[in-house]
Amino acid sequence: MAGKFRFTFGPWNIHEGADVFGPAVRKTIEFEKKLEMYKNLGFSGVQFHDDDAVPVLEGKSASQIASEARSLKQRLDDMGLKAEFVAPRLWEDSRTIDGGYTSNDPACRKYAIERSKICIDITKELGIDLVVLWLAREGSYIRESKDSVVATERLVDAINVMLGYDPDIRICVEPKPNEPMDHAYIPTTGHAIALGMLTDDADRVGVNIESAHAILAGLDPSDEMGFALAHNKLWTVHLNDQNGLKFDQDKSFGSVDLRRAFNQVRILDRHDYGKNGEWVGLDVKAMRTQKDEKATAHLTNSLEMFNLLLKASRSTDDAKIDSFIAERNYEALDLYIMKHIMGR
Ligand code: 3MF
Ligand code: MG
Repeated sequence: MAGKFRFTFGPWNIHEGADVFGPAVRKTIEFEKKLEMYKNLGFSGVQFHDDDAVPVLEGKSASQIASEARSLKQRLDDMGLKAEFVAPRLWEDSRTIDGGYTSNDPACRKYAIERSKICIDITKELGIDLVVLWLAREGSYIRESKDSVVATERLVDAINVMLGYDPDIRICVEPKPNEPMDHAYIPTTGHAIALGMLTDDADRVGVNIESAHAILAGLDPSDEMGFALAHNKLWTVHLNDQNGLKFDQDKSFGSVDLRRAFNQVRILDRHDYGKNGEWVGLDVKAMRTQKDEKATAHLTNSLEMFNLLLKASRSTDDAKIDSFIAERNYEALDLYIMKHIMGR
């Protein structure tokens, strides 16, 4: 067990610190400057929203978009970086107020599909095949506003259109139970995999599991990952941490619950996550209090914690663990793991 892990994050993970109650507290770092930072921070992969890759999509022709995406690909190549995935940003445009694929307005649903096709075009130009769907507004604030059967069918239809649009593309659904919606239609890994099974080509639909999203659903992220791994559906992850059931915090990996983080690293490592080229994504946010010059510490801290926990997981005394399990002595196992994580 000495698999190597490769790490990614998205440009949105270096940010100005604005929250719903206050404005930015740090200076904006230009996209190109962010790209230049990746390697020094220990990351070689970049995750994109469609409009991170090609800014201001509105009003640009397909050939203009393709040429801008190609020039980004060239810059990534020059810097020794690889794109990991592209995700359509379907939650900021006024046409996605009531959702994209599940909007009650057919014109808005059409917009969501067209935008997703543009996202696929950009993905292909970047030389990759992975699209991530965080279904931000595909849900409801009140049950009566949408029919959940129809909504599910619309999600399936939308994914089918995407799968049909490009025969090579793979789609990872990123489940999240709430925020911005009261209730999202695809809240958990199980929902995401089951949704894929309703599509025309289930083999091309997988999941992106985010630690915080699983915790918000009251679930253990490592068990969610295990379920997806058993289905061969874990094609990317968004590791971070979350302090209980509140707003989506995107805290540094391991900063709330070391043991929970340990178990995520352990399940990934023990099942050779990465053997098919999967990346370890860190979807983490800096604290709002962080000063400009240290605004990337959350990324390096998360990476360091992953590597320390990997070392911890690879150095457990497995004969001892097996004997505790054989004796059904889980109290002893519990203490052993806690002390091991503490280096005792
Ligand atoms: C929201 C998220 C998103 C997704 C991103 C890529 C902005 O809670 O986690 O981050 O990860 O859109 O899929
Ligand atoms: Mg995420």
